[in-house]
Amino acid sequence: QKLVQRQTSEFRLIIVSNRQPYIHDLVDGEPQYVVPSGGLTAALDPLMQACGGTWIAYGGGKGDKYIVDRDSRVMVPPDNPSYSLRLVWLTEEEEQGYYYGFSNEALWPLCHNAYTEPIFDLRDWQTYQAVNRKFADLVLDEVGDSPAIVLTQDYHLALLPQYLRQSSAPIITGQFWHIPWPHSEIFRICPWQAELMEGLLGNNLLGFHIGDHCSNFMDAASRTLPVRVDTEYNRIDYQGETTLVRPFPISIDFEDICHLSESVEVEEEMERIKEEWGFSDQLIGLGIDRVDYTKGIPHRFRAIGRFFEKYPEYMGKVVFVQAGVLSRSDIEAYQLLGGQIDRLVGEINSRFGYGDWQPIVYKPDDLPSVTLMALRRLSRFCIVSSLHDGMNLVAKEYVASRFDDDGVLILSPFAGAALELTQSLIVNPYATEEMADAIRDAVTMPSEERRRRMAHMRGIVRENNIYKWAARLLVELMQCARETNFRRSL
Ligand code: GDG
Repeated sequence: QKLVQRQTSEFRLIIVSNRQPYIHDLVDGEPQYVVPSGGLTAALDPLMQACGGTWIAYGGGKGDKYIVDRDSRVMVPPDNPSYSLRLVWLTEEEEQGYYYGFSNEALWPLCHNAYTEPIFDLRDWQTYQAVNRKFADLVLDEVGDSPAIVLTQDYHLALLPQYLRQSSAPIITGQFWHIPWPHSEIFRICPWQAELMEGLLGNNLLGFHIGDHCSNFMDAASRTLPVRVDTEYNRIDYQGETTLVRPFPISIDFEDICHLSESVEVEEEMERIKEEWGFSDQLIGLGIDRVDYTKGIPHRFRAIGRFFEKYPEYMGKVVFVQAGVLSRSDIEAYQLLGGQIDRLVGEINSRFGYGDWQPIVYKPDDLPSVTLMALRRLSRFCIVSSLHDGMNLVAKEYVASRFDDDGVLILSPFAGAALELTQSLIVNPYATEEMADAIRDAVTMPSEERRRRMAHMRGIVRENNIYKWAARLLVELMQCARETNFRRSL
């Protein structure tokens, strides 16, 4: 944390993302704040609280227009104002084309190997371009004449860096891509591959979670544009400018989660859940996900069904709790997924359930963080079965919350987290039989082995925490600034 603060004391930091860290609702005519769920804000809010600066994001809540009209900026978080928030206001049509359309119906499926076909719609693409320009205008307004480092987040803003570079503003730009980068064979199906690539090569530094995504990107760049790629130093030269491409495995605020998991509030919530949800001495399995087709939720349920079929002695003794916050529900693929999940839960519960016992308890609600924490603590195992995932913070949050060194993590090899959490049970979510056996292994694993594995993973997440991620990213950006003589103008 100190290293992050030291780095950011030397320059002005501006973060740009689609999602804002504090959404404003309107209650009795006054804006009120809600913290959205999602990996990106969970990762970056602690960083901004530690080092200050400005966060520019899309205003998507009912109270946001009010904020945009009334104040050009607000200080957040409300109970400990530490950095300022400026909002880009979008029309419904812009939100539809840029967010639901190009970002989430084209880029999201394009970048994840989950066999959902991307939809490339020209109008969505044009809106995506226009909205990226709108973001660029607000960033340039914020920068003014004083040099700044602009750190852009994610796939909603792939064109922004190029628009910033086209201005003469004193900016060093970095971007972190929170999702995988696909193999070049897949990327080339995008009709606007060259424009996207040019947009991203407007960055001085481009970060992905893991080395494979960096390699895929460099390979795609060399197949798309007349670039020079140096694979030894992971750099791309294009039109006289250089982009460094680096892996930065994202993480969580380990100490903060650890601290919350030990609180009396969580202990009380554990008691309440056991009583009200009727869990007596059953072993609890847990899934926590944004309901998304990349997270392999149906695959996990099929494995749970197979587990009870193969090992019926566990009927009535194991219960699987799935918390699932709904997201992107305006998109057809997500509506289909919702229906598929409901059907599967119904089928499995009616096939195996009896009396008061149901094998799967599905909570498609945005559960409070204290409830999620209590569930993590109560569980014997947690399943993360992503079909493809940049990192997956759920896995790291599970590890951080188990200060008792107990609990087994069943983890997909297709999540970036699998490279670090090697003491989890790593299982291919498409392999139903192996997944069912991994569940059996998790419920029968001796306590000593559970503790050895969990203690090892906790050591890794404690060390590679969100502050280390941020510090590495910022150190690298400072290096870019030095190389371009940027700091002389500070
Ligand atoms: C993207 C990348 C990358 C989940 N369900 C509920 C809930 N959550 C919270 C989790 C966690 C966050 O949402 C999800 O983070 P993930 O990392 O799993 O996934 P994405 O949202 O897809 O994030 C991902 C991440 O960016 C960071 O770079 O790791 O690969 O896809 O914090 O705890 N929160 C609540 N209720 C839920 O039901 N309240």
